[in-house]
Amino acid sequence: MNAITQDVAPTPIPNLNGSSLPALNAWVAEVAALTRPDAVVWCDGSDEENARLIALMQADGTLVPLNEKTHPNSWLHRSHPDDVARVEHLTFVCTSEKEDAGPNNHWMSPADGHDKMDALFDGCMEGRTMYVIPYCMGPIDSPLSRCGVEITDSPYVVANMRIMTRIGAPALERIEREGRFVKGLHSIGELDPNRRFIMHFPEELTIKSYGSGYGGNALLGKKCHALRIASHQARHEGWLAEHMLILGIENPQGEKHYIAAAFPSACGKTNLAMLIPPEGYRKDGWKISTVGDDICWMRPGKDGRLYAINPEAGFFGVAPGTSESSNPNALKSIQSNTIFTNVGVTADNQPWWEGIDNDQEPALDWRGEPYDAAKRPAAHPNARFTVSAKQCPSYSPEAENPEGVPISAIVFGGRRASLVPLVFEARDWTHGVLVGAAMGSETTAAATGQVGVMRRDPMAMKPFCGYNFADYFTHWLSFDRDDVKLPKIFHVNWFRKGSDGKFLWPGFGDNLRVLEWMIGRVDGKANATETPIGYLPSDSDLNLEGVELSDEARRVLFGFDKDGWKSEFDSIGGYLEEYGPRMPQALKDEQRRIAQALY
Ligand code: GTP
Ligand code: SPV
Ligand code: MN
Repeated sequence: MNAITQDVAPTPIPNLNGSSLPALNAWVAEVAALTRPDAVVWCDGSDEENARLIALMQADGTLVPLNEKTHPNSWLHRSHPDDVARVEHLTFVCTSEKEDAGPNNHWMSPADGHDKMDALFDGCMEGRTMYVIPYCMGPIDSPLSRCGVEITDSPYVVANMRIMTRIGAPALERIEREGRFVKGLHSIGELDPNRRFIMHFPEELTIKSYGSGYGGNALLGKKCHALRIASHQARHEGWLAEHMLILGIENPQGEKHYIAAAFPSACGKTNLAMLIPPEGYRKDGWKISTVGDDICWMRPGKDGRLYAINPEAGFFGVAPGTSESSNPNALKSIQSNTIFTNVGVTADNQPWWEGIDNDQEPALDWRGEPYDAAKRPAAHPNARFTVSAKQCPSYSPEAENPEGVPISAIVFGGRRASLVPLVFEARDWTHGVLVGAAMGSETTAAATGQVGVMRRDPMAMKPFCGYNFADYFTHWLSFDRDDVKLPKIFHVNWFRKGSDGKFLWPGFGDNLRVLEWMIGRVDGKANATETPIGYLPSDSDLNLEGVELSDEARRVLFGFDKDGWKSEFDSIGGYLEEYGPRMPQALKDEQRRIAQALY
């Protein structure tokens, strides 16, 4: 054994004191006593440690090396075929009072939740190594960042957490200084769907996850901490933890704005965050930079504006559909140092997925079987890539700014085949909160269950809000006060379909035309017409030069279907009622005002 590997070799139990923080050592010892691993490793995040883990996973088949020439230092992971997405029906929020979790969450009492999970964790790491991962969500020196420690028996989780968050010594140092951290305990268990739960204890800043190795279930810094636990903290501390991308947009005059946008899972955040302007715009000098593609933490700054950070350090992006024409920045990002999960491979071992739009063909599908189009797609529809944000050509240096970036506009959006126009603007903050609360979207492969079913997904947080939605909307409304300079709120729909069942809007790069209109509204330069649902542009209010739109597209993308909106608002009213008296009156009043204007 050389000096380097010795440094990171597993330490035999009971050497559990890897930290100067007694509370952390005590928790690690307690978890080790319960799970009984053969060894404990405190992850330092070093290259050597990563190399050792990769070698380990290569040896046991967890990772398959990809073509070293085309995709250096990149790997394929084939997950258990029953473990390919988030499991919302097995995800719980355990608060002392059931009402605090709300109708939007599955609930269990904290005592029952711990009992259930501890029974699963009992002895589950026998024969395995337990990894202790100190991590920081957000720039290490940002006051907006928050830390956690994930304990896991999965080296795949360690390798992904290393890309997705800031792990190791600097995070541990901050945790020891602050004396506080979110506790996340994870085991892949037996990967048995019948022994799988993702359990949150927001009042204890604790997460327990068992039986899944998939991203959102297992990389606890991401949805479990940065959304479910953080949303609970944010409510009590006066900030917002949201399922939003953050992008920078610079016009030819060099004026820069930042936009945060909430779209449900697999509904376009990564794509919008990495947008490449259409050619005419590029020539004119428009620029887009990427701050984040999935999660946004924001709070009012000294000047009253909302300042946002991306708590993540990498992208866990949807692979299918990613191509040189749809998202060249993503494609460039994943040429090296990338972990691909559940994609197909070509005969010469290059990753392949539906919609990659190259001249290659898959040889093996995501389950490692010879590709047969009649049997299953080459890539699982929720196949993902994990890559450091630093590899993205459009990654903004401002993403590392500890102060965050000032937000000029918040955008909500869903996948709506009918009714919802391309874009509209909310009249004011309360109306905007209603627009977010009323968001609907068709379900996608990011979660197990039926795909393409319309459901309410308020602010794209249905699977991620760690407390009662009624209280969450109240919290959102509370930002409407004198000391806060609120951004404008918009709603978009890239997914409107025509009578032929095809998308009417070209989307992707052309979405910049919609962003330009929004910025124009923020700067008081762009036109719109007031309707009961908000301010709508007509097709002449957007720059559509070079875009081919049918008459039908122009009519419905910029149109307002009064009868359709009447029934939508009836449905929204019914939805708000489901939350009973806890639902803020201001939101119910807003719904009623608009409903009345429609009749
Ligand atoms: P999560 O990582 O699951 O939170 O999803 P995301 O919101 O980042 O989704 P992503 O950007 O990866 O989009 C996933 C799907 O939406 C892919 O199938 C894309 O091709 C499709 N998509 C993204 N942008 C557009 C668009 O502007 N128009 C159309 N028609 N499809 C889009
Ligand atoms: C999502 O489902 O919204 C994702 C992927 O971003 S996961 O991290 O699995 O939640
Ligand atoms: Mn997401």
